[in-house]
Amino acid sequence: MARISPNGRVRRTPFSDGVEAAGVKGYTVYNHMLLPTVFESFEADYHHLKRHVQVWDVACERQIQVKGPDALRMIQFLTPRDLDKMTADRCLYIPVVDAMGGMLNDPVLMQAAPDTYWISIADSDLLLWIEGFACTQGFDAEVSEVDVSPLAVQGPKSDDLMARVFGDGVRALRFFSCGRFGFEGRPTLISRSGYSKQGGFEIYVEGTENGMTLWNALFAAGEDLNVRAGCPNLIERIEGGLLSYGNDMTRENTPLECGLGRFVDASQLDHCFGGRALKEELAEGSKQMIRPIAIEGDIPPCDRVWPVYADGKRVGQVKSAVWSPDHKINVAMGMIARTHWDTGTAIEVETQDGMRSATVQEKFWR
Ligand code: THG
Repeated sequence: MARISPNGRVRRTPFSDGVEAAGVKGYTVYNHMLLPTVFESFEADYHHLKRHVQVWDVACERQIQVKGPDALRMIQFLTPRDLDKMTADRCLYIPVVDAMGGMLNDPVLMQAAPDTYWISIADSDLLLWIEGFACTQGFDAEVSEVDVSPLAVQGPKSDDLMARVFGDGVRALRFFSCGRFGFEGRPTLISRSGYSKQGGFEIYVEGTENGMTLWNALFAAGEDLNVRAGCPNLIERIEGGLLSYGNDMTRENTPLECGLGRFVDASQLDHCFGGRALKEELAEGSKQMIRPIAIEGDIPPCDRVWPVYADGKRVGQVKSAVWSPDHKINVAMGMIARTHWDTGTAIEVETQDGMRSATVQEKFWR
């Protein structure tokens, strides 16, 4: 594929200089910002991620700050997840839903300071929706995209690398908890989270000018850990069943269809956006659901919708699929009709190179 021509609509990140020096080979655009997709190759990056530790430029996970006395009360309207559990040391994965119950985004929510929340968004212009809601409903809350850029440290040796730079305290963080740890005299928000199943952290770097200092410190501290620049890995994230907004689900889908039912709390459905639609879906059962799928044979890159058939009838679609070197099968996820979503169901997936036999799996691979 040709390269991305730089221009003002595709933003660089505070870490782009480091990413380029590390030899990035591919980018995508996410929230109007560069997101690396490959350094050596999908497979080499994948094996390294599962064995060592990587530093990822995920600055494109932009932070929408909602600040003010009404901040949390306002955010509660945006999601069917009950935010009563929100505390300063917890991250919450929240489906954000429109009035019809359609997914607008699937961000991570954190409290950055008293009455100050950061919504760490996936790839959609959620800022516009939240600002529109805040200013028309008269909430006492300011909404803005702040100069905060997540840097992820992922892989089995993440704890060791992070402890060297931020101190042993980071080891005590539990999955999806967060806290502030010092770096060069600045208390920096760190969570145990990230877009892989290999374990790791995300560091919320405040101020573009501080990006490369931290990037360089992590590489200097991790030389003997075989630290490398990396990025969310297509193979690993499909194995792990991590959803990609805009690929596996869009505004056409509800959180229940996305398998995010555990983040839909009945107690919220009388006042959040989309609550009525979600109540109806809960009562009637979902018509389709995201399912893990194993595809046989050789497959081309999944760069378009692959229709799914059974008995000659359309029963769903696949938007993410790739060969898994560890599991020796093509791992995929797709939206599959209720009639065909049971584990073991035989289906056919239509790739641009032809039909392939496939089977609905019980669970993702990891
Ligand atoms: N970290 C942060 N912000 C993000 C992402 C992230 N914003 C964009 C994008 N990723 C949002 N999407 C996801 C998708 C999955 C997860 C997090 C964000 C995730 N899911 C876990 C899982 O599915 O196993 C656990 C969720 C839970 O149980 O609470 O981690 O990666 N900061």
